[in-house]
Amino acid sequence: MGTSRRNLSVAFIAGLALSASACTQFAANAPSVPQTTVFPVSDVGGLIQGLYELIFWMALVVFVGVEGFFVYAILRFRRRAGDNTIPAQIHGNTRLEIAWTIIPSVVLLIIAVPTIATIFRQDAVPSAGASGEPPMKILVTGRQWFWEFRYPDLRGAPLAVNEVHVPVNRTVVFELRSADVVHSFWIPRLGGKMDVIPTRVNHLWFTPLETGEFFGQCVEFCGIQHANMRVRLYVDTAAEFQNWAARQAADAASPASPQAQQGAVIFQRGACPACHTIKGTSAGGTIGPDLTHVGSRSTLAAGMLQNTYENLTHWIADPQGIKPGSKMRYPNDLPPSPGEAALMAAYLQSLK
Ligand code: HEC
Ligand SMILES: [Cu+2]
Repeated sequence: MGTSRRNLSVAFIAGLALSASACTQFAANAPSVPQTTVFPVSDVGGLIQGLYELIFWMALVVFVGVEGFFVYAILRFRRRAGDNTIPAQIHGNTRLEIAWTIIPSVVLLIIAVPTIATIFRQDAVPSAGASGEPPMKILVTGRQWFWEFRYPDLRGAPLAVNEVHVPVNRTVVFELRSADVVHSFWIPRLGGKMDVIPTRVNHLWFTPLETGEFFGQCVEFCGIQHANMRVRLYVDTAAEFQNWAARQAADAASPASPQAQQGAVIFQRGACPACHTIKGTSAGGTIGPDLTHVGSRSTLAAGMLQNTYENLTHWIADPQGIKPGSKMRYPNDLPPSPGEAALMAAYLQSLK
């Protein structure tokens, strides 16, 4: 009895220490847990975190209270050695029953009022942003299995794929559409999570409050490559954003190196233009992502690969090997030769 009780308390204390250290680790390492909601970097993210904290602290009070009574009852009313009497059998206690109906109702009310208020606030797309200027509109299209972003109000209507840029402290409104099945758009540290539904336009908005690179992904099962439908949000300074947007709005650069020039010829001659657009060339396909500035992205295939020359070559030679089921298929499943793939990779890398 003595040792088993001692073992139990040692285990309990060890458990406490472990969870405390896990908590401090977590708190110190926000960037190493990039898809967390508890380190919000936007106004809407902050609202959601506020709710979470309210519920967390209330739950803690309830937990400590209930467990406290529980432990007290176990110790105080436990059966003593040699005591074989049956305890008093009690049925019903009106005061107690009223109390344990009213207290949870009050608890639920305290949770419900701010929760509903937050839902309405989040649902109302603002007509003026944090700084007074109108929010920036971004049209988002979810597709199997990548994201497209258009900026209809900016000069040249720039377009981005899988890596969306926004300026810090400017409210953005995402208009979410699907080109095929149901997806869901979520960048946890910025807050919100919104289904992307065919035939419907949904809205999601927030004001990013910190610069940086933030991760997100599709969060509604949308087919075999659902897990590889990632998105990156870059919150830039206003000047960086202007630069980026101006570059994305421009036509593709003409290939400079001899390899890139050869690659461009092979690209135009092959199956690629049927699915891909490169602005400033005759390639105008819309099944796959726009490649006008593919060289400026940090990743390929919705976050699966770093955008390096080797990975790009590999992707062009074997998209189905890397992302099985991807909508990038070659006629008769005949890929370009490794040499052709490498030349096209040189060309595409030059499209910054
Ligand atoms: C049948 C349509 C189709 C054809 C033909 C096609 N692609 Fe694609 N391509 C796609 C689709 C769809 C994707 C998106 C794949 C994904 O991430 O799920 C894609 C993705 C890419 C990407 C990655 C872009 C990014 O930002 O992630 C590159 C690069 C690319 N294709 C190059 C080529 C080249 C070069 C050719 C010709 C040799 C080609 N594609 C032919 C449909 C096609
Ligand atoms: Cu999806």
